[in-house]
Amino acid sequence: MDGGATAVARAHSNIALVKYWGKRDAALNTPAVGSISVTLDALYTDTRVTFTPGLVADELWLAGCRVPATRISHVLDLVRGHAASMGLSAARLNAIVTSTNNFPTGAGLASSASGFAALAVAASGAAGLTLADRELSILARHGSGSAARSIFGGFAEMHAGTAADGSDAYAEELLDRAGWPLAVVVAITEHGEKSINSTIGMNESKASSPFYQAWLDSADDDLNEMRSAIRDRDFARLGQLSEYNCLKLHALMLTTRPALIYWNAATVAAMHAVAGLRAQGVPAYFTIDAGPQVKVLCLPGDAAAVQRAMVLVPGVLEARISALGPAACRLE
Ligand code: 2P0
Repeated sequence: MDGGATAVARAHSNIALVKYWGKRDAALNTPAVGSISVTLDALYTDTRVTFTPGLVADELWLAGCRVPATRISHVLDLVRGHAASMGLSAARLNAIVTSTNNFPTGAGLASSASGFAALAVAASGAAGLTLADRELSILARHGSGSAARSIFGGFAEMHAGTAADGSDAYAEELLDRAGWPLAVVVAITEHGEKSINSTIGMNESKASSPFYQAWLDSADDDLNEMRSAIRDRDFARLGQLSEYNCLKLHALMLTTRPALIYWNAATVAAMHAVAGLRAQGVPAYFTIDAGPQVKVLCLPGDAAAVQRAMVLVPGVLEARISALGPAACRLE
């Protein structure tokens, strides 16, 4: 077959320092605000896509179990559309997709970010397409907004964009991981599926929180400040702004009706423990997504001390150290 019918890709998870919450256009899955993230070396998804003659529907296998393929079929349809315009045979074929995470799925560790980034790279590769990073980022965005950032390593910025067709809503690299090697300690406070899906939560925040407009209005200030903290390699500024933006997001979530309460007791205890580390002179700052896990930003030389402090927090089940990760890439 033209270009090869199979491809395997690896993409790493990411954690936003300035966060995405809310959609500009639900059908195109464009974000209402831009975001800035770091890609994580320790958490990744490997995905194999094989366009297969005679297959009646797309199949998705996650860690060996067959699961519904609706969300990935949307991304595969876009790949088939590109393939059709290039006269490639994948345009007419369904695909078998097998995917594994090296971390627990659905526990607030951004499996959709690494998952849809890996899918975008593997599916376009298997179809025989050669897409630029920007096009891969847009393709990944259609699967999950945060996935657009996982195409890139190091520090990435997602642009909200203004175009009606979503063509300017993509991520790009701000700085590679060698440019400022930071560490992230991921403190796990709960295994298992998170309670409220992000897409549903975002729509409820937009519909009901009196803070939603303030969230939109203040996003550019945070993005501008974060860009300059990264440019100046100012860790205290990056950390303080990450905590502030995270708490602003959770204020929005808490004032959504019904309330989106993603924290558990250990989440809050871990936040206090991070402040305790700072009081002892260790520069460390937390950030928390739509789940109960706490990610602690620190300098690589402090990562072991931060990990020790996190596992002592009542309710923290484990703490993993991650360096910043590389861009998504093809393995085969
Ligand atoms: C982020 N989150 O910037 C924010 C912070 C969670 C909190 O992006 O609806 O799974 O699939 O585009 O990407 C989680 O949302 O949402 C997310 P969809 P996604 O990382």
